[in-house]
Amino acid sequence: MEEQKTPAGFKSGYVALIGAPNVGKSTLLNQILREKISITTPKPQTTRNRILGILTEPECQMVFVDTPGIHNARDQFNRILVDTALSTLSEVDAVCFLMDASGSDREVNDFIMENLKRVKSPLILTINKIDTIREKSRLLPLIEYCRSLLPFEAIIPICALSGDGVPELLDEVRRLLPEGPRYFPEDYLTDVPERFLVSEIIREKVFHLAHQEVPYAVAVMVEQFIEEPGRNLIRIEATVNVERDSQKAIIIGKKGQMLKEIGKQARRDIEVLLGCRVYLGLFVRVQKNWRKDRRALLEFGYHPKH
Ligand SMILES: Nc1nc2c(ncn2[C@@H]2O[C@H](COP(=O)(O)OP(=O)(O)OP(=O)(O)O)[C@@H](O)[C@H]2O)c(=O)[nH]1
Ligand SMILES: [Mg+2]
Repeated sequence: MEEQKTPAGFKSGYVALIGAPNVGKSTLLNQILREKISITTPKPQTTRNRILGILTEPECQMVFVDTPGIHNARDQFNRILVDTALSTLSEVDAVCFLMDASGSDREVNDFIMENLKRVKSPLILTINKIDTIREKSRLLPLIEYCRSLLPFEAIIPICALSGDGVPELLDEVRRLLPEGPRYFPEDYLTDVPERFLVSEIIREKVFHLAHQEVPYAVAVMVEQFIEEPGRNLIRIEATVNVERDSQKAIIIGKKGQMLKEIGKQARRDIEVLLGCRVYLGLFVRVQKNWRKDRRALLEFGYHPKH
């Protein structure tokens, strides 16, 4: 029904944000929407799911798909993440391939470009973190190299953190998208439920506060989400799942300090997201080696292919 209201000449489509871990895909999604939809951290392999960010304009609807960073996955769990990202390529109307301006991740980028050769939709090369490069001319060899491998429709240097270059990137996306319907109502920013966004905010705080292997062993599940409209309050209870007792001890911290800090920082962001007061109860549970356990993977929303 929504679709019938779109004016003649309306353009729309899905645009994949693809790239190595940590290149700034989620930062770019948030910058495009000017809202925090996808979590970002200085650590690689932060994003684990496909996350839609919808930008609706009078004559165009762009549906950006944030994806997990592509890397040389050595175990089943990481293969799920990489498959999630790669499978997006065949389902979109344009691909925005992000690369770090430093030219790092050469091997992974070659692997991604190999996969992009099969893609029929238009490709945009987006070179991010240009704020870290003093002499822009140093980007030229990188650009030439990529151009020699793939027929990019456009090559756009950006800084996802500040937004530099993002309007130019959006101009290209608008130009390249086909005519099509409005897939989502105009006030939709994403298709993921609030419960998921809440669990992601908690996971982000774990990434910021815990180190080494611990954040990677964490899966967060929101167990209760109860609105008390009369009191302008939402009561949330969530479980932080880890793989081992030693990780549980780290997440709880001395005298519970770590868990308290995770809860404090997460609650602050969740209140901004939901626009009301939040009570946040966090529990830590050991789900032994959940990343290797098919049933647990499914329970936490990760879908192994085999
Ligand atoms: N200097 C600089 N840092 C940036 C820029 N864009 C992103 N970052 C930083 O790079 C780090 C990774 O950003 P993310 O957006 O989480 O990267 P990602 O590509 O989504 O990473 P994965 O989800 O792990 O694949 C964060 O610390 C960001 O603040 C940029 O334009 N300039
Ligand atoms: Mg990400």
